[in-house]
Amino acid sequence: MDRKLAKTTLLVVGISLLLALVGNFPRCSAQNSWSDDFSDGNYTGWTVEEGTFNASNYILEASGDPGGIVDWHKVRHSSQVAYGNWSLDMYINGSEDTLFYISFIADSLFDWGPSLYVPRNGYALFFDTEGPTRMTLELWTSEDFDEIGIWQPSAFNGWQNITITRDFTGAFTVSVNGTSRISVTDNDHTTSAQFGWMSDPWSAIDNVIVNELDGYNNNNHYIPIELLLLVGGVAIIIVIVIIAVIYLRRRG
Ligand SMILES: [Ca+2]
Ligand SMILES: [Ca+2]
Repeated sequence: MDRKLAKTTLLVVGISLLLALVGNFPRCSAQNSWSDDFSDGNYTGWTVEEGTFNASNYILEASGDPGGIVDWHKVRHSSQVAYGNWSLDMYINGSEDTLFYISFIADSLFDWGPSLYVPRNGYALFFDTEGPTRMTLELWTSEDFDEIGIWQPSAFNGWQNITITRDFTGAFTVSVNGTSRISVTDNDHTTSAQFGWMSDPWSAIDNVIVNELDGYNNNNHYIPIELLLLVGGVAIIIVIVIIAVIYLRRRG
């Protein structure tokens, strides 16, 4: 085998190895991102578990009889995002006693205690204007919950913009109208299948935007981008060294 052929062969092998290495890593994507602004006047894609909903005003309203003492409204949407950004506008009538759950990460949803619609394994943001007004971030297991963050404003009333972020370290930040109110890190739960909303009948949501962070493969296993860059960089350096050695030997 002459040197030129050997060089070409090594080059092809090196590039093939590099491509194989990169190709073997699960593909990064944000394919699970979704949103709904109800601008088409319907709530197609949402599954109603209890209560009456209406989207003809281009928001999703819990529109059942407000006179009922316990008149829960429960609805869910498929959502595989466990790390990313969740944003929505919510309407709470602060002059009424309202319980309002956003189950933004949930393997499934179930009725707990007095028929509260909450995650079975996941995280929920809970708003309460019934007792002391508060917003709490809750970690739910299969049977019970831990309160992992709390903010107690003097009141909730009218439309509020809620954003939640969770980065790859598990750090949650919950902001209300652009101001950070809860910051906490928790990694007890790492998967999701459902997004749920439960409320008393005088509430609404709109502009639901759920964005998945890049860097997860289809099984929700995180591949740090730094590792990808490191492995890719090392592979490129190996190929360059091989080519240089062949070149120098040919010259020598
Ligand atoms: Ca729609
Ligand atoms: Ca809307």
